[in-house]
Amino acid sequence: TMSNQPQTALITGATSGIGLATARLMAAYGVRLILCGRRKERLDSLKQELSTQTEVLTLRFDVRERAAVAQALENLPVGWQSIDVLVNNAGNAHGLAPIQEGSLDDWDAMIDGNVKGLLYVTKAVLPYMLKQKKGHIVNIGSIAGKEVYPGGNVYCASKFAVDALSKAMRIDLYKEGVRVSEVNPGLVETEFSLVRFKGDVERAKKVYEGYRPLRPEDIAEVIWFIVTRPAHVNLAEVLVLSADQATSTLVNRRE
Ligand code: NDP
Ligand code: 8X3
Repeated sequence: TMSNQPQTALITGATSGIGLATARLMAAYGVRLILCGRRKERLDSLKQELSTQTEVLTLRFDVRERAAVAQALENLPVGWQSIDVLVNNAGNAHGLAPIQEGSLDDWDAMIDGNVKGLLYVTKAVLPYMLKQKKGHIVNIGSIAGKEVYPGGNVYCASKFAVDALSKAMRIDLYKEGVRVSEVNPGLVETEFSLVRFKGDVERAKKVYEGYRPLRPEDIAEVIWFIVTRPAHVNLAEVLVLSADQATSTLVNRRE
């Protein structure tokens, strides 16, 4: 193990995609893990899978529910309060409709989950970090938080908010011993499109066809690199793209 290795990490959205890959990678390095999500069966099987490698605490809550977030995180078992790393990863897109056809429920889901949920979790975890004067928050933004694309409207707005909040948190926390980093992936093949297109498997698959999308493991490696830098180094922002992607809308599809 490395000397700069964190001991305990909390990951939201650990039941799928980028969060799941990050949980697996950190477990392999022996990091104690607090893993969060809504799907109980996945949390249970994940705990079983990773418990051979490290200690695992699973917490089931919806990040949109303010009281549930507080209930789950404000009174962690004594042995679990020294959180070194918070990966604010939970989030999704819901729909890809132009603004005039957008669904208010989709808009609520994105703003409440990607923005307010991230804030609720951060607010609940920060006291532990402030107490120990040490911590690292890694927010998962997106290329969608840097560039707006057709139909991206509210999802992009939610990720622009994550970008602003990452910068703001760094300003407010850098004197408190808490590092804040933002990882902004481009296209990563996860359940993201399945959720965006409400379970339409064919439509979701098409998003990743004909080129080499990023794998969730690629992002997990970047997160691991960020949280294992020496204490005086903060990789503030990283944009991670597939070699076949140049911008939100420029993807080199060969088929
Ligand atoms: P997945 O759909 O595979 O994973 C999303 C995770 O977030 C799941 O574990 C899900 O768990 C959790 N989650 C979603 N909503 C909630 C909620 N309301 N409360 C609690 N947990 C929730 O997608 P990704 O892994 O791709 O997405 C992870 C992050 O990466 C998101 O923030 C996304 O915006 C971002 N991102 C993704 C990109 C991509 O191309 N895939 C590119 C750039 C950024 P559960 O359903 O069990 O609650
Ligand atoms: C996910 C990547 O381009 O589909 O944030 O918005 S994109």
